[in-house]
Parts: sequence; structure tokens; C-alpha cells
Amino acid sequence: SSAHNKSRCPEYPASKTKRILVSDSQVDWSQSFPGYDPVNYTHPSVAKKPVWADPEIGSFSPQFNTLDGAVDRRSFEGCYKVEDGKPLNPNGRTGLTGRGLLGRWGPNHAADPIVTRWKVDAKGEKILHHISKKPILQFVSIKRKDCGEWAIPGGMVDPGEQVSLTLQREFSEEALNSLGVPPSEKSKIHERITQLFKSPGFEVFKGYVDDPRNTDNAWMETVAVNFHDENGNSVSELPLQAGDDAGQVQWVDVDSSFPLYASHSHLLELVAKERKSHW
Ligand code: RP5
Ligand code: MG
Ligand code: MG
Repeated sequence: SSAHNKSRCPEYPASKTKRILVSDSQVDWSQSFPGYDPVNYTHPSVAKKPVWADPEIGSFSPQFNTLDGAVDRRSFEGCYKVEDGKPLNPNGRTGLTGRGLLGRWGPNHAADPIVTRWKVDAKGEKILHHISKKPILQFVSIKRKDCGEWAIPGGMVDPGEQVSLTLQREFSEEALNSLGVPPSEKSKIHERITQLFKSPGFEVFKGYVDDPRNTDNAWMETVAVNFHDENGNSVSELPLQAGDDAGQVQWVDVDSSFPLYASHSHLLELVAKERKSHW
């Protein structure tokens, strides 16, 4: 596991809460950190007990490292430790305890659909990058409303939901505004999108996400899958429209210099490697 950086951002998102400074050498739980006593923080949206969030530990003792009813509390990173009834972040210290903005104690499972096409010129020929001389991939990117950063249009796996459905549903909600269009258009979107997501896709990554919402006791994990439109005639023809937690949506060149939310840049690097495209 690599030292998470965004999980140690000085100020916790959507709050004025400060994390305790954790240096690179203090991240790992095996390293001693005398007097480590971070702030315990739960965002009001989680504390008010919405359906998607767990209650406080004490009155509630979930079954960790297993499928707990419909809630999957298993980690892709293996068995995580539970200390004083609370799960410990498998990537180490974050400088903050509690759940912050995350609903679940332990892993919070998401899915990230990486929809790609080749960048082409007017004649439909692939455009090569002037330095790497490799063809350039483009992916559907959304601008998150919560932080304003560009990201993959991913979202949380609902309890009991198949990841394949989460991928399709989140892409439809955030990049095609399936929740906001009239019912007649909704069925058309559904038809087109089922076509693209019918293929199993290429599973790029499964595991821990370095997300700024992570805490010592709650963290994001994802399954990232690449759906590639090789000939530019399936998803490329869909009209993109931002919806739900996305403020904007557009095709963005896959390039190492483009800053992205959480560890999404790393996920795109894996796609670029697989497709032998510019990075
Ligand atoms: C990231 O947060 C995941 O990679 C995924 O893209 C996203 C899911 O959270 P929401 O978009 O539902 O806030 O860690
Ligand atoms: Mg969403
Ligand atoms: Mg989302």
C-alpha cells in the first residue's frame, strides 16, 4: 500500500475540521506515533442518520470483514483490523477519526466507469501526441459539485447492488442526466447505454481509493472498469449532460498532467497502459 496523500489533506472536506499532521513515516499503523490523538469528526449529513449511513458504534456493532446482511464490509485490501470496535484504515493514519462524510464504518464501496474513445481528426484518423507519438485516448469526465475537481463519474454501490449495475447507473445519472430527463428520453438513454455496458469491460483496478473523505475508521474502495468505444460509433454519439452530483461533463484527453479527484489519475494511467495510448 502506498502512502495516501489526499486522505491526509489538512482540512477535512465540507468542514472547518483540521486533520492532525501525519508525516509520511507515520502513516503506517506499525510505526509508533506517541500521543496520536486525532479529532473525531462526523459530518451532520451522516450524524442525522440517513438510510445510507450506519449508526454510531456502541449502540451498533456491525459485522466487519464479512458480508453483513446486504452491506459488504469486506475490503479488497484483505482483512482489516478492528480496534475498540472500530475498523482501522488499511492504508494507515489519516489524522482524523470517526466517519466524516462517509456513511459506513470500514470500506465504503464505489464503482468507477471509465468510458473511453480515441481522439480523431476530421477524417476520423487517430491523433498522435506530439511528444509521445502515441494515440490519445479521451474519457468522459465530470466536474464534481462538492469540490469542483474533475473526476470519473463514479458512485456508491447500493447495498446488494451488482457492481455492473452501479457502473451503468452512475454513468447514466452523472454523465447523461438520466434522473433529470423526461421519461421518453430516459428509455432511449437506457437502451443506448445498455448496449455499451453489455460488454464486460476491462477491469482496471479493485481496491483502496486515496479519497479526501477518508478517515482512520472509514475509507473509499472502488472497482474501476474501462468501457472503450473503439470505433467512436456507440457512446461517442450520446449527448452528454451533467446530472446529480456532477456540475459539468465533457470528453477529456487522457494525459498525466491533467489533475483529477482522489486517485483517479492513477486509474487512467492503468487504462492508458492497457490501451497503449499517450500518458
Ligand atoms: C471516489 O468517490 C470513487 O473513486 C468514486 O469516483 C467516488 C464515489 O463517491 P461519490 O461520487 O458518490 O461521492 O472515491
Ligand atoms: Mg452519483
Ligand atoms: Mg459520484
